[in-house]
Amino acid sequence: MAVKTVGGKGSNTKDGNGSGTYSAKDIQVLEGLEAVRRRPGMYIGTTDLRGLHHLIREVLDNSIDEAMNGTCDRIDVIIHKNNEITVADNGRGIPTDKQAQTGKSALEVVHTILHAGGKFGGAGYKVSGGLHGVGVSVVNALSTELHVEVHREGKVFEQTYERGKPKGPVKVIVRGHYEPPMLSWKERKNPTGTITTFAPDPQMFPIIEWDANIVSNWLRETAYLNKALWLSLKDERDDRDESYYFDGGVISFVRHLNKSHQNLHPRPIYVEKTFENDTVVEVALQYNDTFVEKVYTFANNINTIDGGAHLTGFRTALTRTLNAHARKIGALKEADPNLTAEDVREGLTAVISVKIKEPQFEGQTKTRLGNAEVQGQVATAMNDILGQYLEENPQDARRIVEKCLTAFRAREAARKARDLVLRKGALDGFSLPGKLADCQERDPEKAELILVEGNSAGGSAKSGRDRHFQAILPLRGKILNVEKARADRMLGNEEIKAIITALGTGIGDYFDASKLRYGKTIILADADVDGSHIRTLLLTLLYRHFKALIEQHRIYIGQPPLYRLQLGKEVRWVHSDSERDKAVKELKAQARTKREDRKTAAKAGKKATAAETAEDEASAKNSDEGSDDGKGGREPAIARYKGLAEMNAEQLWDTTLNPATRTLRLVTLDDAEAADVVFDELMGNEVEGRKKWIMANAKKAELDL
Ligand code: 0RA
Repeated sequence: MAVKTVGGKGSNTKDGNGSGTYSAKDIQVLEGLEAVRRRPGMYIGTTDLRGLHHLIREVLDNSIDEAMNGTCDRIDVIIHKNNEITVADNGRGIPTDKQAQTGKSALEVVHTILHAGGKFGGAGYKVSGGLHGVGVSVVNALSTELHVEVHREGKVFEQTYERGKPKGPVKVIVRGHYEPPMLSWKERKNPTGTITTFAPDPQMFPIIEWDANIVSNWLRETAYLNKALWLSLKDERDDRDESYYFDGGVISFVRHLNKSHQNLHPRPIYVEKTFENDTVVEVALQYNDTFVEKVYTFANNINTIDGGAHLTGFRTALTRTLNAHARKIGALKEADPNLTAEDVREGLTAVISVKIKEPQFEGQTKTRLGNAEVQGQVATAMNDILGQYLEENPQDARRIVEKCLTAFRAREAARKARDLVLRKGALDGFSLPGKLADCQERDPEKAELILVEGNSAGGSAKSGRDRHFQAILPLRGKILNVEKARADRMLGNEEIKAIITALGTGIGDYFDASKLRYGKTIILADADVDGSHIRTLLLTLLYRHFKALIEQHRIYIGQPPLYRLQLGKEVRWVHSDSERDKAVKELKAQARTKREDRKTAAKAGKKATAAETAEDEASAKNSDEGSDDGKGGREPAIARYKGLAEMNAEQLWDTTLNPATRTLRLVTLDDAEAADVVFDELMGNEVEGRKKWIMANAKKAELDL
């Protein structure tokens, strides 16, 4: 790590541990962090790219806590060229004073003892849900080196660790290596802050490749949820440099979500209220003219995708207030039934953010807010403001109420249409679609359904598959965009009906996961713009109507290879440019070794076998098996595969269908929001936005989706 020691002279604090005495406490500490290195998954979930990025999140969350506490207004994240990460904030700085129990600097304690983060925290708003909040000591344990620099009390403290162990005591240095980030230089004479730089340990993470987009999304979301907090990302690998700052907070968030829609009222309706127990409730909502509901809830900046008390409070208040208003203006007559929570959802975009002293996260993934008192608090905050808004903006109110009434009527009509379709038996298991080439296996857990783009690729897939357990459903052209269509029209679409029938679960109120006919569903489309459009359409269908299957990790995206490489008899299929470059090197090295072995053998007087001679001759001539690289070696032949249809049945089996050799990507709900925005921009009404998205992402989509 590139940290020069600037100060250092006479700067050792007394609380260092460099004295050579080694107590039972130290042993415990090392064992604690050793446990993290032995079973990293227990602390960060996985050690793939997701777990890797979790390291940044962990460090970032500590700075965000400081911002929620009101003592930090800027956080900078830097991805360095050498893959080190720096997170710098202008908070109060991690305390450095000596801790009573351990006799060590608090700074060292939080970095070397598991879960020590809360010990000096007091009563702030702490982020702690799901995998978050395991503490910076976990990041430390999983880094070859971590350097932390604290600016406070007019001094600069620093400490460096190696795989979790301090390399020396906490030192006071004369000048820092970094300056804490600041919004205004003039405002502070004594800048304070914490700057952490870490290098993930390649022994722990097989691939260290940062995706700046993931970090950028977190920072944008955090900026929306903490108004007037400045967040920046600098990626030194490609000079990407961006900042997020939203004066409007969740209002800006809702505007962003609704930016490609026609909205029923010009400004989001906004509520902010602080309660006696310091709970802060913030809600922004705006109706648009689509049928889709987008409600995102957060507790202490954590996306509570399973909702909870805050969501319940919001729904209750929204339904109650809209009913009261609809009756008051006579849109609902005395004899009419009340609008239900269902009726007020269509076209609703809302962000609900609560900040709580002691959040309780529930459920298996800790993504549902449990604090019961919050339900009433959110409802209280909503009731007054929403009622008042509807009073003061009668035209907006009328449009919203009309929209809800239309939703009510439309749903009644759709329900009738659906019942009709279902009664006719169009969707029951006895009439499987004609295009489906079913498999022999009847145990769903052993069977898979492969949705293939295009009839010709579908044909190759049918001959190339293992019919024992693989069913193929070819899809012709583009399927219907379900976001824009109502249930009755959707069920009239042949492609969609075929998918629903093949899956066997039914849909909507009739959905029954236990009727699922295939344990895995694999989407197989070309790696081009059309393919990515079809994938997105299918994902939209699955996301909106078969969410449970995504949640059960049953949906995958097949990854057909992009290139075929051949050198001599050796063939490799690869999925990306970087894999291609790596494979070229490997093939050449392999061929070189082979040649050298031959030479050695020839020198030793051994005769080449007939097969070897044949291979040499063939490869010298045949350009499909490589060409001269001009330096006495051979260059592999590279063919780019543009689509599934370019592969024959056998190649399709080898590269894309065979479970032993294929690459599948699991579809998760993890980035449900990101996906939703993509669906939206791609599928929503605004054609311009869709064009732009496809243009901007065509290249990325080729590789990612
Ligand atoms: C608790 C108390 C104090 C500072 C912090 C936490 C703190 C922690 C982190 C982690 C990253 N950046 C941070 N910034 C601040 C200070 C209490 C005091 O000044 O008395």
